[in-house]
Amino acid sequence: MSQEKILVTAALPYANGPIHLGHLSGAYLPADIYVRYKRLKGSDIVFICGSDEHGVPITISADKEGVKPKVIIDRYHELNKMAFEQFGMSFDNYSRTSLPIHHETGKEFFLEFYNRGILVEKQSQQFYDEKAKMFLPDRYVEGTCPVCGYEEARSDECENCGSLYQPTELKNPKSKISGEKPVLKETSHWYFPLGKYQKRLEEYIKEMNEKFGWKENVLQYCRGWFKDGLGDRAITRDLDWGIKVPLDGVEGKVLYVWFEAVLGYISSSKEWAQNKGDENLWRKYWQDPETKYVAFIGKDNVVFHCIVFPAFLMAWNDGEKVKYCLPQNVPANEFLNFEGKKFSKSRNWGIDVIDFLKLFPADPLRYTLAANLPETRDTDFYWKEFQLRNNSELADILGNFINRTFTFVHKNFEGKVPAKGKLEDIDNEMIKTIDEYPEKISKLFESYKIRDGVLEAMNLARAGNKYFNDSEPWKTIKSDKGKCATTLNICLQAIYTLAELMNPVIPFSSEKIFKMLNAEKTDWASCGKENLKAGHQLNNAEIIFPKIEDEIIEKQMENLNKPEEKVEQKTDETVSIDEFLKIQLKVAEIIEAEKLEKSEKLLKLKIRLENEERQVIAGIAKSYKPEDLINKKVVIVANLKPAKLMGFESQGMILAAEDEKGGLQVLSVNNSVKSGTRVK
Ligand code: B3M
Ligand code: ZN
Repeated sequence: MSQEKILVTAALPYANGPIHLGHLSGAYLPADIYVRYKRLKGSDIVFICGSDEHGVPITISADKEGVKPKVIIDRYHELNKMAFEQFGMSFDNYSRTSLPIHHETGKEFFLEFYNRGILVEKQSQQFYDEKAKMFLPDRYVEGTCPVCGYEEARSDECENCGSLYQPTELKNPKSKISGEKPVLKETSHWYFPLGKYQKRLEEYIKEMNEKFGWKENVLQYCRGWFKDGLGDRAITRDLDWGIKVPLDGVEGKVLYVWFEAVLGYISSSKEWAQNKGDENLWRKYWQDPETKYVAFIGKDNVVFHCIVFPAFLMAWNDGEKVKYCLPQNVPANEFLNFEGKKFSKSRNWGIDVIDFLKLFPADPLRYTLAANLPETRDTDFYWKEFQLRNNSELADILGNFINRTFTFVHKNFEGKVPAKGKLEDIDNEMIKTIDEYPEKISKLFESYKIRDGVLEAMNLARAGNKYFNDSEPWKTIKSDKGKCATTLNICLQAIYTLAELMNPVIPFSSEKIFKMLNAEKTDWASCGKENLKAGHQLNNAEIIFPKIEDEIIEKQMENLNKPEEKVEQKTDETVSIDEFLKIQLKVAEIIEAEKLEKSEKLLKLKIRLENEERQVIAGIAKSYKPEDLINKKVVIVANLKPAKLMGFESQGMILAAEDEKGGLQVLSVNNSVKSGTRVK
């Protein structure tokens, strides 16, 4: 079989803050495990990443600190690069989008589209701050939500009620820069006609899915976008910070960050090639139709990687120049939450990678995150689970198996691999088991079931312990030394295989195990075979996975609770009966229920309140089938301000409680209670 040529990219994190554990689970760890695995398979692979250094969030941070954006990006580029290194990310290149090589690439794409007449120029009204003399990007304007009246709403979306609207609909708009009321001023921008590519994009995704099996969550997101229909997308902005629009006479405009950030994969590859001393080397991957291109991202980036970026590449490829490959797969993950809640910098909820690695080595974190990757749904990081995965799995299963085997061999066989003797059923079975694992795990990794692959690898260590126990070498050493030697030989072969299979997940520990074995990695296919010869001298054993004590975990949990408690004190005030009665809780009967196409969580309900019918959007789709809700009498907040959710108005809120498994149980009352009855 010819060598597989693979290009892997991982989303370029904004150099606007430190990366946290959620980022690792979303895109980086799965990408790294996949790449390390493919390297062991002998693929010709290049792994690309870098900092995304443009965009409004960065200029906002800079304004807040009163510094230039460069100060922010330099700080976080270095910090994140270091965090990734310590975490063991094995990027071949980690670039930055502020580099000239990237600016050139961005301009090249823009001009190619511009010159070929692909772009559409359009006038629009945009907020302008007359005092600061600048156009205001959406996030620089706040005001009163036109739907719920929330006073700190963003210009195009309300954090309070979730409504989306046009910036021009915002009431009492205020510039975040000067505090003044901005005026609407005419501006012009260039748009990429995404709609024209919709049909081809749908076909492309269909084909890739048929050939390479895309993840269901990713397909779902794409279907949602297609269903809404793709339109023109502005690819320029009125801003100072970014890649200047490369047209004569155009001032104060830059390329929209999402237009150029995805091209950062290409420019990072160019930089990698330059560093390798062959500046065309990147073409070997990007411009060869045989390349397997896999883009790892988190779910919030799906539209940009499955729709926008492929459309750019299609547009480019329609021209005369050498063509680029499109992603063959985009195995996006859902999100990781932290102890049951979203990561939040302002509430100090969560932990940054760099801080985590000051406390613990990378491998236990890699293993814990890998064992719980949000591949099909959101998952959580829990400190207790981290401790448990380390102590009960890495230490007690894998570490223990290695340790007992090494101790025994050093004590009884002078630290040399004992020779196998006559094989009994139990030995043959274990040899077969070891041999099956590389293929088993391979299948899972190939289909991006990284989590299952990792958990499966630990099963080999479990099998090793069982084999050790059942073979009772501590008895056979006295009764039948040949049999004992066979047992230990097979255990050592298993450890060798484990060191290799676990290498993509816990690379630092894997290195240590290989060192203890006094051996080198081999290729994936043969790692399940006999790799250690009889008589081979082993090195001394060391403890690879020290246990994590309760105190250190408890301390982390306490730290976490401190700022939370403060927040709670505020909200934990008692209320008077009058205040409570302001909230009208009422019994309502559900008369219709249907799923909202684009959402996994939301149901659209029609409810009856006495003589009145209302529409309510409820986040209970994961716990209830629509048909199971019909005629149910539930409790709602009847005087909640109406809000729009995913474009649908919701006139009330259904009360529900979360059960142990995270499922929701709606509060319901017996059918004898009339709808409209007040709950007090
Ligand atoms: N920087 C968003 C993010 O970090 C964005 C990704 C760019 S990938 C080309 O989630
Ligand atoms: Zn609102």
